[in-house]
Amino acid sequence: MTSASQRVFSGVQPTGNLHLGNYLGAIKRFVELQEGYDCIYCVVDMHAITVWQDPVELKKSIREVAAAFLAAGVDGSKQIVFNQSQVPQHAELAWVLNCVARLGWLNRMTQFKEKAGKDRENASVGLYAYPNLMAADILVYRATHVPVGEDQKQHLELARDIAQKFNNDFATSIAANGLPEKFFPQPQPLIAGPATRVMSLRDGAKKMSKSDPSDASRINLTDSADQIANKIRRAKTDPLPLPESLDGLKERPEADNLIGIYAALADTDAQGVIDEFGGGQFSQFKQALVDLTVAKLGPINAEMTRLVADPGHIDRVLGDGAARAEAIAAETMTAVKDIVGFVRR
Ligand code: AQP
Repeated sequence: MTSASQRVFSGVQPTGNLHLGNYLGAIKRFVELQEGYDCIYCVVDMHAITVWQDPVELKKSIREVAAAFLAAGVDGSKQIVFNQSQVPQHAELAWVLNCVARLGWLNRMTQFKEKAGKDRENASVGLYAYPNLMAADILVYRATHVPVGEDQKQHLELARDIAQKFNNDFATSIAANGLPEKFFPQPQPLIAGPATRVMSLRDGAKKMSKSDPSDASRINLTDSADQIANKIRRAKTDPLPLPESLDGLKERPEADNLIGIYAALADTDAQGVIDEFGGGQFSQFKQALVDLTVAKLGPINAEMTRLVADPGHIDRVLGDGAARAEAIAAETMTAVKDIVGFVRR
């Protein structure tokens, strides 16, 4: 089996409106991690269809997310960049894991409850089983590290439980097939930095999200400098000046959020931002935040625009990545079939 001693896997859904939360919580980390790990970055289109997607828009969004990875600095020739549906082993392993995970475990998933809302009976079966597919995405590469935002922590814990249960349930068969005792490693979440949960610009209690009906709630990676400036200037704050210590951020979610965003974009921490702006007025801080955000996102936006204008190139990157991903995934699935007791060709 190929070694999975230090392998990173992560994914982003092509559901439109990629935003600053996706960038700071995930994509920026993807770029940083390429230095120390072999990385597999996936556009998780099979997750996207757990809620209705317009097929024409979906194709566009898949290429847009791939373009965002590349524009942010992921090296598609060294790392693996692809879309999930091109590698059939994700779905194959997900089925096996559907039979390992317990209903009680899935019933505890808060994201399903939030996304299904009151109309639970009408949610797709795919939305409910989403965490099992996410576990398969990670485990099919026997990945060891998974950079995600805070909102994905519970799903990661579930993936770890599934890996452990699979290893326990099939321990005898794993040994009989001469495979490592811990066939599936326990994937470690990498949730670090000052912006693991970027909040809405309109409501400091709500996560910045693609599906928020208010466009003013988020900064999209495709926003122009003017749009970024308007959204930040209109971002909700409280009437007090910026606090002079970290303690002063308690009970001030909007201030905490803007300071976290600034810290993440400037590669510092909240203390560093308070050292610079503490005691000052929001109007002044917001202008600095506009300048920083435009300086950081502007080049990514321009490169995304250049890349999406050449879909042939993006499709080649995705196709090449899928072939490399499949070589790893097929090896895992061959072993899984032997472990489970399926007869193979
Ligand atoms: N607000 C956020 N702050 C920090 N990280 C975030 N992520 C998402 N929102 C934030 C991280 O981005 C990665 C990709 O997320 P996703 O597209 O797979 O799905 P999601 O978490 O459901 O993202 P959204 O934007 O909130 O989409 P909708 O509105 O469709 O639910 C993940 O690593 C996620 O943690």
